[in-house]
Amino acid sequence: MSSVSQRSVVKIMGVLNVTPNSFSDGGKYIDVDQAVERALRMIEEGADWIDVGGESSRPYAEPAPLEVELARVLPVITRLAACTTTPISIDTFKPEVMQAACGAGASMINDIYALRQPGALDMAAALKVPVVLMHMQHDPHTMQNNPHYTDVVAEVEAFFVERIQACLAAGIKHEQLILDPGFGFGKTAAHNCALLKQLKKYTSYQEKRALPILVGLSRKSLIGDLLGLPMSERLHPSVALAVYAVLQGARYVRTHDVLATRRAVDMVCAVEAERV
Ligand code: 8Y7
Repeated sequence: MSSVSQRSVVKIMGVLNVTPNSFSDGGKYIDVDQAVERALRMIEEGADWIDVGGESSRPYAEPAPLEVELARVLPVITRLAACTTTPISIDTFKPEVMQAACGAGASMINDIYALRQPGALDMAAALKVPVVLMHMQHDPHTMQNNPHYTDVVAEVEAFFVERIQACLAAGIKHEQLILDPGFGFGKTAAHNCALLKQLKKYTSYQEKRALPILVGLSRKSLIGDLLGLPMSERLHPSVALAVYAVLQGARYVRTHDVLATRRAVDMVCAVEAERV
């Protein structure tokens, strides 16, 4: 594969699900060898981070017990850390998994609960790694039961402010934090669109407070809601959504389709970087 000479400043996070019931990959990558192989392929395709998750967070998913989650993610992280320098993030909200994953070689926490589970703030402070604070209304089991906001953009912003304060109070450094509006997590299509169309609100906030924004839009239900496309046909709309977010200042993109997303994002960033 030819590589692009100038990789953009936008970081691409490749999704590695190690769950038998995962939302988008249908559990194809549960085997450790296969998971590592898939991760290495995403790295070749231009991933800057590999996001390893052992508990499905799709709507209505049943929680995985701690031991199950550890047994899924640790062998993959250990093997992957031994064969690549590309950083690994751990997609979890359990402090025990954060600790074990970072011990095995992970160096970022991606938490859909934004460190709201007991012990998570202290664990992230102790581990001193970057943390993605994602917004979610309710929890994966109940979030899509009639999500409601008076003003979704303002409420997500208030959530960010509250979580940043909680993190700082726990001793987490401002530079460790990355914010994520949590597309699809307790949101209708209208809520997702409002957040996406007004993403600049958070990325300009980012200029004031220097906090980068991560977006996860890859294959999400917004595409099904607006275009009626099934999971297997969401690649091109996902790339369009990633580009849309990047043009509004998003600095991290979480995706299942690294090559297409990398190329699209690099292309628009290259044009943006041209002095004309
Ligand atoms: C997101 C995420 C998922 C997201 C962050 C899926 C774990 C559902 N989505 N983490 N995780 N942001 N930070 O479609 O949007 O991949 S799971």
